[in-house]
Amino acid sequence: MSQLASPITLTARERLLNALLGRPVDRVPVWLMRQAGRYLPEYQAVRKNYDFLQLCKTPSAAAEVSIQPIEIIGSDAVIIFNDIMLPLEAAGADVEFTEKGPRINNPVRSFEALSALRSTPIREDEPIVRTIQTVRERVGPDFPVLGFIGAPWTLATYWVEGAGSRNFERILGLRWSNPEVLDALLEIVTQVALDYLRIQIAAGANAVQIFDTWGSILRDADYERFSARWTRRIIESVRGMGAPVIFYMNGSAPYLPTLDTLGADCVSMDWRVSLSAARAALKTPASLQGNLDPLTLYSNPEAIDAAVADIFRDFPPRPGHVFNLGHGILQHTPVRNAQSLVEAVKRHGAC
Ligand code: 1CP
Repeated sequence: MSQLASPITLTARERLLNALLGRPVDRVPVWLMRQAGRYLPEYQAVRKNYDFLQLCKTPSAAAEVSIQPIEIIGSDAVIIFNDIMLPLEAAGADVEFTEKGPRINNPVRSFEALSALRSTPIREDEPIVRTIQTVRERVGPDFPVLGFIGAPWTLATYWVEGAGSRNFERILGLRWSNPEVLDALLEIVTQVALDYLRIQIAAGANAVQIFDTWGSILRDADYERFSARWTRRIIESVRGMGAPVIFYMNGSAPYLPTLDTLGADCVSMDWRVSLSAARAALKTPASLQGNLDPLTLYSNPEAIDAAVADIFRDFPPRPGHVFNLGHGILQHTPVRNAQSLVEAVKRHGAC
């Protein structure tokens, strides 16, 4: 912004943290949700040696794929390679990954199922701790490292459905037939998610993101009870630990008044609503993240440049914006286009 005419020199870590907290930056930083993943041949090359869960639990390999997007597409932050399902294992979930995504072989739909669970506490030496330390050794102290968890509601969705779902009949049915089971399950998943977040921050994550991917299947009137209050509890518990919290929900536009009450430092928007409209609807968070349609990356560098310029026309570069996609990068994204996006943000995002 013009009042920052005097040049400021920031490390990548300061740039991201300042942006998240609405403090002065030289340019808008950029990273991409799911930036470590199947669109990268280098990821595929590592992945073929491990099944997915094993890859998450092997710190040297997980650290390597976490860092790939920094080297290959020039992203301004590392997000630790892991998955939102991992902490559910400690709570007693039998988690498996198939071609179609996660599966939980002991779905919870009753108090009987809940009482059959065998749980162990999240350990201080979970593999993710070593992964974060290894990433830190490789990127140094001046590069930002992001940790993450799934929001309790999104975790409960997988656990009740047993897998991804089209209509979410089981969990939305349970909401009416036996909501107390949901309350009890949410209590359990909130605890493991919080513990999993704490060990990531203690290991050196500079900021953390909470993914409420399935929050928008709830009626607005139910969002407080089944999602917001649990997420708020997590955010309150990590406040003061020195890691800003980013909150992401797909389809969040109708829920913005509730999201305003979560206490997140940054709200990450999908592509359905402009950042200026989101800014106008929210009072509290210091910053916004998002909101490029991931399918933009199925086009070409010129179209991507124009789409980035469009976002900055609507929401001019300023402290308080972290550029990102509106949801995870898609598997068939050409690597060249992901690189073009990062270059375009660096070109257009000077503050
Ligand atoms: O075959 C493979 O290699 C597995 C594909 C894959 C990857 C690369 C899965 C299975 N998970 C991941 C990593 C992952 N998952 C990260 C890594 C860090 C990054 O680069 O961003 C993150 C942040 C996640 C988070 C995650 N997992 C979410 C929330 C984010 C979102 O996209 O909404 C969700 C919903 C999951 C569940 C999951 N795990 C994997 C898949 C394919 C899915 C989604 C399945 C579904 O749509 O229901």
